Amino acid sequence: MQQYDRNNIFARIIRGEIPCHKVYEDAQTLAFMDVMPQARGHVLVIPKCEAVELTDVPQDYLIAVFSAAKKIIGAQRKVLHRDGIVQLQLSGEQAGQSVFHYHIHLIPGHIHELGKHESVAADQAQLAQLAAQLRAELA
Ligand code: DGP
Repeated sequence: MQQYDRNNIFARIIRGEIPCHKVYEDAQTLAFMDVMPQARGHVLVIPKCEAVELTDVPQDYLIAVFSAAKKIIGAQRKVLHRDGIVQLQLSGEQAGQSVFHYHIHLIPGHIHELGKHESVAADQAQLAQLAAQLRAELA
């Protein structure tokens, strides 16, 4: 398996070195808009710990990530008016993982309707607007 790289893009987002369209944050997790969404409202949830993939994540952080995901899914359903939310996680390069900091994808829509993984960059203004709507719903 991949070694954890402290300079991976999500570690840098956690440290505030790179901007993101934040949706939710608590002591153990951060959630933000995916810049290459597979559907409108695609959110990533990450733990604030050094973990490449699922098997590296300590139990308390896993609970925190899934607790955050539950809240965000509720907000996505209201903002995007979609009941179906695909929850996706790629473990390892051979599965297609490209950012080696554990993250769960929360993607509104049907599995057969999703766009290609990591293919089209979204409009930043639209991402900012969606993040604001989701934050408002979570407040
Ligand atoms: P995965 O293949 O599961 O490791 O997915 C990585 C996801 O991260 C992919 O959907 C695109 C997204 N992504 C890549 N770089 C950035 C970034 O700098 N910011 C944000 N918000 N998302 C990113």
